[in-house]
Formats: sequence, structure tokens, C-alpha cells
Amino acid sequence: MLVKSVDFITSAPSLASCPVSEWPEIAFAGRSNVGKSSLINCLLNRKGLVRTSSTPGRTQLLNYFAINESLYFVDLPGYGFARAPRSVREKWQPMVHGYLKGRQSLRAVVWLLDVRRDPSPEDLEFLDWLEENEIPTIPVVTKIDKVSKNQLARSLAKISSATGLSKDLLTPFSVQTRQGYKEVWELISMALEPEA
Ligand SMILES: Nc1nc2c(ncn2[C@@H]2O[C@H](COP(=O)(O)OP(=O)(O)OP(=O)(O)O)[C@@H](O)[C@H]2O)c(=O)[nH]1
Ligand SMILES: [Mg+2]
Repeated sequence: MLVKSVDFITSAPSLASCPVSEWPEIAFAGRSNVGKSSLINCLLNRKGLVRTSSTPGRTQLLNYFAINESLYFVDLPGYGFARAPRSVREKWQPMVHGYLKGRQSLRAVVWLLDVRRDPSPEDLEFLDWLEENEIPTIPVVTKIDKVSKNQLARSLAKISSATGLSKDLLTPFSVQTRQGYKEVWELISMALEPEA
């Protein structure tokens, strides 16, 4: 997709506050620090658009970005950050589950896993929940520049067996090398097609 314009729209605290709109949208989900905001910046070719940080758990709202005035990307708050205050952790599930279940215009969730970590119980729980709710999911394995080719192959095999997702459904990605950029955009474009 040719990205002509990107605009930050709003940070919504819940489904009820999301923009009233007919535009399709794609959400980005995964544990804290997995690279959601970095992936969005990379896909949109905008370095500092979405704030990334070394402090996990910063994103606590549904952050809306409009692309070409015809599509939204939604940066979701991460899960699994044990050090986040309890009040933040307790809000996560109703906020994110409520949004994912209730948002009519949601076409797919890009679900991120860190190449260097085994999928956590929370990762697996979230994937189960997406499957139960029949939400189209695009799994992406992030930060692959941090491992060797061999480690990547081992990690993909491990993730595949832990999640039950076949290896060819896992798209390896790096913001450093931009590997996976084209593949992730292709998967998003497929999810946006009317018959998808
Ligand atoms: N080497 C490398 N670092 C990455 C990559 N993607 C993200 N990072 C780094 O990982 C850290 C977390 O990235 P973010 O994009 O902020 O992660 P997030 O999932 O948005 O985190 P929260 O908003 O806290 O849930 C940052 O220091 C990024 O620079 C990647 O592909 N390669
Ligand atoms: Mg973030």
C-alpha cells in the first residue's frame, strides 16, 4: 500500500470512545515491549509517529492512526507486564476484549511474538481467545535481527508447536532490516479485501 498520509486521531479509553466511522481497521496486539509501536512506525514509514519506549507498559489506551483517510491502525495496550500497577492490569481485559469483540469495522489483529521468548501463558490465552471469537489473526514474529538464522529457525519451530499455528503462518519481522515489511502489508491488504 502506498502510504500517502498518516494522522494520529485519538487515544480511546474504551470501545465506546472509538471513532464513529465506516473505515476498516487493523489492530496490533501482543505483550508489552514486543514491538507493536515499532512495527506500526515501520509499516507507515514514520519513525517517531508512535511512541516506542524501553519502559514496557506505556501504551494504555486504544491509539488510533488514520492512513490515507481510509483505514485505521489501532495500537493496543500490551499485556503481560507484571510490574504495571494492578489498576492498569485489571483494566486491560475489559478494554481490549470489549474493543476486539465489539468493533464492527475491525478486519484483523496483527499479533506479535518476540523471537527470543517462548510464548507465555498470556500469549497462548490471548490467541485462544482470538480463535474462540473468530477474529482473523496475522501472527508476526518480531526482532529477528537479534538472533542468528539457526536460532530463528529453532524459534519458529518452538512457536509453531506452542501455538499450534503452522510455520508458514508465522511472518518473521525486523524493524532494523525491514525484513517482513512486504509480507505483513500483503497480509493486511488481504484482510482488507471485502470478501476476506
Ligand atoms: N532490534 C530490534 N529492536 C526492536 C524491534 N522492534 C522493537 N524493538 C525495540 O523493542 C522495544 C519495545 O518496542 P515498542 O515498539 O515500544 O514495543 P510495544 O510492543 O509497543 O511496547 P508497549 O507499548 O510498552 O506495549 C524498543 O526499545 C524497540 O526499539 C526490532 O525489530 N529489532
Ligand atoms: Mg507501544
